[in-house]
Amino acid sequence: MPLAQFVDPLPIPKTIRPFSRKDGVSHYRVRMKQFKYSLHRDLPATTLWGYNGQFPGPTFEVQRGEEVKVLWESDLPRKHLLPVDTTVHGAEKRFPRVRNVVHLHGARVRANSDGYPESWFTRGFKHTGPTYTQKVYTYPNRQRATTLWYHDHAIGITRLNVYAGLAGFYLIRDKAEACLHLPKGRYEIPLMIADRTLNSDGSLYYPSEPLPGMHHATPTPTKRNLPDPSVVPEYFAESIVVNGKVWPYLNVEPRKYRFRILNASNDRFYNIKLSSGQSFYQIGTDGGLLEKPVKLKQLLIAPAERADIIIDFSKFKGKSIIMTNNAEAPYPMGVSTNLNPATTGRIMQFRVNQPLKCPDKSQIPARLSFIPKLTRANVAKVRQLSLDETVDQYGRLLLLLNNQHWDMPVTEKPVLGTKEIWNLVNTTTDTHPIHLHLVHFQILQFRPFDVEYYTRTKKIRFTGPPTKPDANDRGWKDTVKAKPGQVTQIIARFGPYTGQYVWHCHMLEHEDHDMMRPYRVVKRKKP
Ligand SMILES: [Cu+2]
Repeated sequence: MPLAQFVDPLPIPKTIRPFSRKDGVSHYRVRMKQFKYSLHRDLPATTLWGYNGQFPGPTFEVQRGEEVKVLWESDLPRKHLLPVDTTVHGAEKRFPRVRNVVHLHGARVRANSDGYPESWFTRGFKHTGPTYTQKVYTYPNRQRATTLWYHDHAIGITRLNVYAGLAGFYLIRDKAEACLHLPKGRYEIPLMIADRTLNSDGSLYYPSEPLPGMHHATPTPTKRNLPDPSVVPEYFAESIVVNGKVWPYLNVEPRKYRFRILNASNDRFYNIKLSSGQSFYQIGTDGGLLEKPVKLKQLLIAPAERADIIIDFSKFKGKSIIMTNNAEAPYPMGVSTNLNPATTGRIMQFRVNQPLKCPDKSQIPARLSFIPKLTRANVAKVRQLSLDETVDQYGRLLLLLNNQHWDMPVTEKPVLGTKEIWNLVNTTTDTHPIHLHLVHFQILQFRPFDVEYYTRTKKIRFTGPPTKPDANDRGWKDTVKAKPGQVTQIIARFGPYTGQYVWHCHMLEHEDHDMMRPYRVVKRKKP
């Protein structure tokens, strides 16, 4: 029986306060805990993992330029809540089952505070990973105001740790944005959208092996060859959870609201529309405000992407509006059982049933910010990097970047301060959300190519003209939807720090098995 929809009010995650502010530095302490929480009115409480025992974790709200230090620690049990496959890179039997490290997604931080996947630690820091250096992470916040999010990034089990609940919002604010009179206070609401399957006893369900029909591109491997438990190619769950409640509702006033949407799902894309048929405005992307608002009827958002939108309810007094989703899963090919219009085709409900407390003075300014264009002039390097699909020794789907495994030597070494163009050559049938740590980039273009010819010769033969990114993707990005059969071209300036970071697909089962690579920003060699 699917769960009743729109019976729980939307929770708003609490903002965390620093335990001290000294010399302009704010100090926080966050502990990962196992806890019980009711995700739905009709279900017993679910055992989850959360930062400070909350799902979503507490929201950080910081000012641009305000230095923040966080002591991240774990109080999690030794036994994992979900099935750990010890054949996946970095999760082998010799390592503790429960390991954690925190990545602040979209933050420009030194490598030792970035949450490198092998810098994990366990409860009480009893065991630490090979690249672990410190307990306290430093976030300079010297970057544009935007919506970031923090989540677990431990090697080989990121998909399980995030699914268990380890994710939260981190908002950077600045004066320029404050001057714009966007909806704020109770009218500015973060929405963390994720899919989860819940057993009738309330417990989280996550598959322990690939199931028939789970993926369109590869046959399901025969059972007797499989490790138990086994990583799955992707997992699309049955219920949609927003800010920790299944299909919640929100009572709203007939006025404008700002929603900071985050897709925190392991694999599911959402193509968001409103049942009222009304348009809404996207004002920001991963890297903060766009130059101008973009009027949309629908919004496609991939795992880890953020979209800052404004919805105006002023003409819908007394109405109920459902936020719907019709994105195929996987995107864009789809397996029919993964998307059901009556369940996963719905996200949440808005009820325009509140009296207007005071006149809506908020605005959607015609001009939001200035975004300097990164041009092809003086590009230091152009890289061709493929997204590949193959099978592993057990016959399971295995995804790779440039046909290389995680543990192979570093091949991408951009020089500090230089611009590079990365051509993401997607030979697969899926759109992969590709995320680069440290930098924000711009999307230059997409261009279709002959996949069969490329697979044989490693040479690109274009089959059509290039297309520009959609207007709402022409801002700063840290995650790009790399389309199947296309070369996605992005440009970034690498810095401001040197050191080893990662880039990866943000579909978490892909990232864990094996669609992640290290990259290193290096010092300029002396002439
Ligand atoms: Cu992927």
